[in-house]
This record gives sequence, structure tokens and C-alpha cells, in this order.
Amino acid sequence: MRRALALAENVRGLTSPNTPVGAVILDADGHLAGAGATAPPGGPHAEVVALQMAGERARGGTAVVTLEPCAHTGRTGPCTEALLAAGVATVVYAVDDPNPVAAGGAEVLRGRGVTVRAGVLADEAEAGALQAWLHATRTGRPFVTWKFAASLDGRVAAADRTARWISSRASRLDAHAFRDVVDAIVVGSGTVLADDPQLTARDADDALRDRQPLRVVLDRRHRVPPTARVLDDAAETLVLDTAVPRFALKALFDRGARHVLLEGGPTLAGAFVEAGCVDEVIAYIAPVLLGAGPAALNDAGINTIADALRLHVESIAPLGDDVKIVGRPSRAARTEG
Ligand code: AOF
Ligand code: ZN
Repeated sequence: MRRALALAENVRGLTSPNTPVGAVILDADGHLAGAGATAPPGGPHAEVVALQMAGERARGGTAVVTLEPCAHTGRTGPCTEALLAAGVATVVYAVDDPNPVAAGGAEVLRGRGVTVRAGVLADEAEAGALQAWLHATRTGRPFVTWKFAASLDGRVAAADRTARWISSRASRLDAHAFRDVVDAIVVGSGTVLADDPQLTARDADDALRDRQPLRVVLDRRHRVPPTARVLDDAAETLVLDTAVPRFALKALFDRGARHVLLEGGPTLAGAFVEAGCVDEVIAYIAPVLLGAGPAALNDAGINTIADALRLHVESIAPLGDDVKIVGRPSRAARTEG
């Protein structure tokens, strides 16, 4: 299962609106016979990729999959049928498929004599490559990661709004690499006016990557000028006439986005936090003091300490002289509803 989880990790960001899934096939003697991951939309599911590699060796063997094999015909045929046709005797998977259209694979397989074990390393799978897609499928809105870089005193710019560079090069590269795994990057018009970012995913040589996340600007007051770099032809851009996070997220979900990166400034971040629409926070904190500059977060509807949005820390890592903190809001009640 760990191998299957790692395979899924490799296709993060490439499969939406489908799930990044990993699959491993063991032959009847328990030896590795096939491995695969979900192809981009329209392409084969992980099980089918792994079965193709295993060929006849799958007969009497075991399929290990990070998600319950689908039982439906969508863009491709049911994985249950592919597993049965290959003669697989045992199927082990981590997480039940929450998509009602595709779910039910375990029952289908059991009904046709296959031994099925569910829930193997389910917690790890839930926290890994499946996380954003599971959240989006269960709630109907994309998983939102809010990312920011700030000084030790929580400022994202100096008083005169200069901000180049607060965080280290290592932090900036790390933050940039995250664009590869998301479906869309959201900013507000204020960020476009202040920084004129291009919001593209680039490799180490600064060349544009083949796959680019959708660039999204929330521009209720039509302030974005036609000359803005975010409107260039390096990637697709969506300018939305709303500042309401829920409307924006619904529009992005309907376009197939399952994981959204919020890179907007303090005002937009405040609106997302207040709406309960931040599911993960990635903070790069640099050892520098700025004093009177804008804070990372503007009004988020938090007026007293009892209302504070507390985060459950997922990881803390040094990056050059900076510290990267990944946290998830622990007040579940605020994230839904
Ligand atoms: C699997 N194996 O590797 C994945 C699954 O439109 P389709 O045909 O691509 O189906 C998409 C749905 O299939 C998706 O919403 C999810 O429920 C399931 N994903 N299932 O058996 C896979 N990626
Ligand atoms: Zn499938």
C-alpha cells in the first residue's frame, strides 16, 4: 500500500477532476507484477495501468489500490470488470470511494468471489494525495490551501508595501513547486494591482511547465487592467466578478478544480477565513522584523480570543533561515455549513 500511495503522489495535480490513485499488482506468489497511477482525465484508471503491466501474472494475484475500485462506466470502463477479467483473487484498498456514481466496487467484487479488504492505511491515504479530492467530493467545493510568506512579526510587506524579498530563496522555490499540484491559483484584484504576478508554474530553469494551473482573479470592481501579466497567454485565466469565496469556489468546482491555492493578499485571505473556506495553511516565516507593514491577515471576523481560528500543526520544517509551518484549522464547525 505504501508503494501505491507513493505512485499516487507522483500524479498529484495531473488528474482533476479525477482522483490521483495508485495501484500495485502482486502475482499469486506475492511478487510485484504491476504498478500504475491514474492517467490524466479520459485516460485509464490506476488499476487498469497496473493490470496492463502485470498481464497474465495478475491471475490469482492481489491488487492493492489507494481508492476503492470504481464500479461505473465514466470516461473509462469499470475497474471492477478489469480486475475480474484479469483473474485477480484479492483486492486490498485504503479508502471507500465517496463519489456515489463510482462507489460500490467492493460489493461488486465480493459478490463475484473476490476477497476484499478495505481500510488498509486509510489514515495515511486520507492525508496524502487523495486529501484534496476527498474533501472536494464530500463537500462539493474544492480544498483550499492558503499560502503566505511573512516576517517574524507577521507582516507581508513593509510600511511602503515593498516586499522583495521577505522569505528566502529556498522558501520561494518551495512555495512555487506547490503550484504543480493544484488545479487553480486564486488572488484578488488588489494583489494583481500591487504585484502584477504572472501566477505560472515554472521549472528550475524558469521555463513554463507543460501543465499550468488555472489562474483566477476575484475582481468584483473590475479593477484588473488588460495589461496585467496574469492575463497573458502563458496559461488560462478566469476573472470572476465576485468577492464571495463560496461563489468563486463553486464556479471552480464546476470547472473541475479540486484543489485551489489561495495566494491573495490579506483582505481576500480574511474573507476566506471568515467564510470557513480555508482548509490548510502554509506559512513561510522569515527571521526579519518589519514593524509597521500590512499583516498577513486582515479582518477575518475574529474579534475575541474565543473566536481565534486554531490550527492543528501538520508539520514544521526549516527552509534556509525560514520556518515552514503547515497547519489545518481544527474548528471543523467553521469549515462547513
Ligand atoms: C478507480 N481508479 O484510478 C480512479 C478512480 O470519469 P472517470 O471514468 O474517469 O471516473 C472518475 C471517477 O472514478 C472519480 O470521480 C472517482 O470516483 C473514481 N476514480 N477510480 O477505480 C482510479 N482515479
Ligand atoms: Zn476505475
